[in-house]
Amino acid sequence: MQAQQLLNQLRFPELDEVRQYLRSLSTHTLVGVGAFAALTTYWYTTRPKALKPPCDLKMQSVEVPGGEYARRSALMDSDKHMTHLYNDAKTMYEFFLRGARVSSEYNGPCLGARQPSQSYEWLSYSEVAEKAENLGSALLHRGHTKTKDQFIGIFAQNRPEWTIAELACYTFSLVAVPLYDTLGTEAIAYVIDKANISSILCDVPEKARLVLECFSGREHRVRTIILMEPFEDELVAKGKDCGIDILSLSQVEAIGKAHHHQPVPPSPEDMAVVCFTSGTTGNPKGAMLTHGNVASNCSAFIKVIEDHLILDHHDVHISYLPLAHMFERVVEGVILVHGGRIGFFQGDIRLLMDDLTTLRPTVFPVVPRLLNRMFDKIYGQANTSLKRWVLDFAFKRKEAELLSGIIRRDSIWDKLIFRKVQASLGGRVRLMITGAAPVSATVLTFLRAALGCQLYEGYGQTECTAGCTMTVPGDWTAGHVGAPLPCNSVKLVDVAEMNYLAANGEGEVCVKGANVFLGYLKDPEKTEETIDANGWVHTGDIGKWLPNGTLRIVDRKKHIFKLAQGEYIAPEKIENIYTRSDAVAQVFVHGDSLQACLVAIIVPDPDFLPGWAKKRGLEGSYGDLCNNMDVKKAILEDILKLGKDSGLKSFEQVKDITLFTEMFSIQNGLLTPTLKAKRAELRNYFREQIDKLYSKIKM
Ligand SMILES: *[C@@H]1O[C@H](CO)[C@@H](O)[C@H](O)[C@H]1NC(C)=O
Ligand SMILES: *[C@@H]1O[C@H](CO)[C@@H](O)[C@H](O)[C@H]1NC(C)=O
Ligand SMILES: *[C@@H]1O[C@H](CO)[C@@H](O)[C@H](O)[C@H]1NC(C)=O
Ligand SMILES: CC(=O)N[C@H]1CO[C@H](CO)[C@@H](O)[C@@H]1O
Repeated sequence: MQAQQLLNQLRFPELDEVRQYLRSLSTHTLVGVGAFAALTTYWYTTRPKALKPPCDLKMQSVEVPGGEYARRSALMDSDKHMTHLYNDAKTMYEFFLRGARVSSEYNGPCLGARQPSQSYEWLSYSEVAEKAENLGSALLHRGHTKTKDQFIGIFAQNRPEWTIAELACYTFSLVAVPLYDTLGTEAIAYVIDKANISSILCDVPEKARLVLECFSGREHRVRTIILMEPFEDELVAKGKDCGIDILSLSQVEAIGKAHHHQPVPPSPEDMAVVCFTSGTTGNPKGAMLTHGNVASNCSAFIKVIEDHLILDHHDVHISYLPLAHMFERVVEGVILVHGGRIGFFQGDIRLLMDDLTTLRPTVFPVVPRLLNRMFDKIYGQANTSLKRWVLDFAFKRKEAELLSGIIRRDSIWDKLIFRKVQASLGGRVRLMITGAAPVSATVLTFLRAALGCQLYEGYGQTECTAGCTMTVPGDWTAGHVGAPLPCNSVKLVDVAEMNYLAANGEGEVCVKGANVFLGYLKDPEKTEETIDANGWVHTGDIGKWLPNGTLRIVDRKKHIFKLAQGEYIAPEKIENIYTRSDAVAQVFVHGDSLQACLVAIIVPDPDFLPGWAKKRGLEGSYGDLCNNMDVKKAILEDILKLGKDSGLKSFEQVKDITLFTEMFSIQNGLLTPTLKAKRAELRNYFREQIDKLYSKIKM
């Protein structure tokens, strides 16, 4: 096929450059060579050079002496853990001050939000600082100090006031304690009691009401609820009955303005935040993190990427992953210290795409589920064999660039094929970070190629402030979580019962360093279970060192179970494979320890199921299709094939499935705020379906 003809047929925009190039070749060449060979030649001749990686990619970590097989980042010259990068940014308060200073030359916007269908409205760094000082002064006025009653609850979705409230705490050495819906009412009451919280900032009246319900008719120490959104007098009266003052944020800012206090800056050793994490069982545990912990994590992150990407006041971050979790807060810190700006989503994840195209962020943190959806959407749109072939062809070319260290989005393949998906994220994204759960190598590599931005994978947990390893720039291979961050060392410890031995470079991942938390609030027992006497946090994850000094997470000690015949199952690995089926939006794989096989609950993808089923001669509404036995059979066949192709052993494949039409969500309590499956809740929720599946299998 001739080049022009093919290009016209695919109707790609922005082809001028290519047309020019093609015109420069003789018609004879074009007919002879064929379109894609011509394009490939064009691509070779215009290709840029790779950036130099910050370390030898064949040896990204080095062993620390001491005989424990511990390893540290190869980016450091010594075994000392990095605590900060900028001398004027060692606490999260100083992070903000530095950003304000850097941005002041440009009178930089800091925090932005938008009303539906409107553009973003911004608060400048100085406005944010003033609001935070006023709010903090009012908290001091109500009796909070660094040493007495220092915990302040923040119970809100991501929005500018969240970050202002956090900064108000930091300005006066108070401690922020995020609360979030998905903890559940009981756990929220538990957290408020445990941290002895007397003042809580809430976004909407419903959250204030929820707090009042927790405490009506019983003893409690809550004295003040500060509301960001308007509320009715009736709520004030209700509060009074419980002995709680309900005030508006603007009222409180006015109080602070009238009773202004000088800032009381924290030191790196002071506590910054207590992060309560809901385990799958038992009460939530409050990880105490210092300013130094958070600052070291942010600094290490900046250090790792600085050779390839220097953030500055032009950078724009989209804030939609829950601020109640450290991952999002670390990213915000990284933006603020450089005087960048943070735009918040509208509060509805379904409108995120609209927020992205309006804000046009340069920094976009993601979770694997979102990456999986993007991957599926792109492949779903290539629904003819020609389109699929072209997509694969373009991907292969860009993958080749990636592996030689080149990241860009101005190649011919971007202009032809990937421009649309890049535009759907606003067209300016240059830094993405994924964490919180494993992401499949196929998806990661494809998106790195398609999106043409630096996409890093981090690994870590709240107890080490979000991260302890991260991929380094230049290593765009998938299948590992990178090397230890400059702020910590990592060692692997024997898990003999599962046959993982440190001497073989395998074992439980343990972390020690500047980002390791102080312990759990008022919970010495749990603290002792997690940090050992030598200061190592035991993560419960199983890792393996690769020859080039990167870490691969191979198992989860926690989420592992045995089937009746004694085989170990890691359900998340299986779920990650099955969700790659176009027909599947979500999947929960379960195995009873008394059963010899696995079953799964599957939520089919409402966008894709009808088209997918149609190709197999099955029609109907989404609901009808989900009730159709043939659809179920087709989906089961599809995931079993995917499982087989991905190397699952036969006992790792499900025996039967049930289709379910409601997405697992944070609202229905089946996902955590970072969109991880809550396995215990899922198990209870689907008990009946699971029992039915097993009884059918037995028959
Ligand atoms: C809880 O805070 C109050 C002040 O709001 C204080 O009087 C009390 O001693 C604190 N209790 C504990 C157990 O920390
Ligand atoms: C292919 O996808 C396009 C949208 O990208 C859609 O309009 C069209 O109906 C799809 N065709 C088939 C056969 O599914
Ligand atoms: C590091 O090692 C792993 C496993 O051997 C491999 O998959 C990956 O490509 C390597 N990375 C680089 C940059 O060589
Ligand atoms: C050192 C470092 O940057 N660690 C983690 C800090 O937080 C980011 C974002 O949450 C993680 O991706 C890093 O791995």
